[in-house]
Amino acid sequence: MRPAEMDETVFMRRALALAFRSCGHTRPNPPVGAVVVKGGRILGEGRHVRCGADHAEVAAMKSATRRGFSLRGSTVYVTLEPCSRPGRVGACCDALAAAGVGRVVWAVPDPNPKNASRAARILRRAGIDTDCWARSRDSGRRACAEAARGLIAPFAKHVATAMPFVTVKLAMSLDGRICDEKGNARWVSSAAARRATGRLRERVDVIMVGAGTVRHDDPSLLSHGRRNDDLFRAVVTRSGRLPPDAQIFTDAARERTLVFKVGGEGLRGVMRRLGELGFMHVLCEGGLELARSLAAEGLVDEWIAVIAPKVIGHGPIGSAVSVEKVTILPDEGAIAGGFASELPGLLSEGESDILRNQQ
Ligand code: AOF
Ligand code: ZN
Repeated sequence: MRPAEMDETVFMRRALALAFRSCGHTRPNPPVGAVVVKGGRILGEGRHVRCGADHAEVAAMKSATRRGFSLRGSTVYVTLEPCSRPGRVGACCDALAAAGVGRVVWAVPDPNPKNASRAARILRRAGIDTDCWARSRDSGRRACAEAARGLIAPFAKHVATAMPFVTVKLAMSLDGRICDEKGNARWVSSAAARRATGRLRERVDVIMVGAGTVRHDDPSLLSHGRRNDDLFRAVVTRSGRLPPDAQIFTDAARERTLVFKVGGEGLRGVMRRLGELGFMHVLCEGGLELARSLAAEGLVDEWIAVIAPKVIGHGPIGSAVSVEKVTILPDEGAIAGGFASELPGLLSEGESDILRNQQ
């Protein structure tokens, strides 16, 4: 099948799904995914697993070679423009040219100034066809580019400003409560919603809370899934009063807990420091004061509102009234969902089986 005759977005969506798995684990590098295709068939696939490891294109080419396929004349789909200057690893443009691939397609240009918009020239000079979908007229390709931009939004912000991308998550009831009269915040959202936001923690670099949340809730701030091993926790405090026996200071991940005394530069100073340390994506999980201060300082890039279908009123959380049906009407001008912290709608996890199904 010639490329023009098939829906190539299938391959890019697979590459995006691979990249998504790397979100939160590659700092200060971008999460990137790639697949190698010939004759409409995926020969190999890969992703950038962590800083210092193979770039996605190289990982995908190695996987195809390992499975006994020749790369000659294949098409490589990669979520980000291939790098053209050697850094921690050799330049991917050189590796693609040396392998003799016929065509390279990427979803978005590299926001890193050292690589931006150089790949097309370099690859073409090596006789390789190229295509970037960032400005495609085709809506499916544009949707892929949009998703790719969302996945690297934290990297793009960090590489341009040295500041991390900040997501604020707030869970509240229909009557706008984030906790009950006793300050119980734990059970506002359902177990399913808490699992979903737990998975969110696997996609970011740092979970941030205010000292009040540590004093009051003693949260673990880890993902309850598998991928905790590089997640940091940060507490911001004005008073410096923090309970030394809190979970975040005593559990197995305590080495990865950072405390920031908020100084004259406010929270901006804290974020700047986190950016300097290489963190690209900070998820703020409470409390309300921290969210408000971040908003007031203009530091928030993305809001996630979890709206629990219940009315808490003035009683304890146990006597909240549950609601069967809620219509949520985003206010005018609203509100793009699924930006940096969610798997964009167009990527169903089901598609991750393409390779297996072909065998
Ligand atoms: C990645 N993974 O899959 C791709 C990247 O310092 P280096 O050699 O690891 O290069 C990092 C740069 O390479 C990064 O800023 C980005 O511009 C480009 N592409 N990086 O870490 C990948 N494709
Ligand atoms: Zn590269």
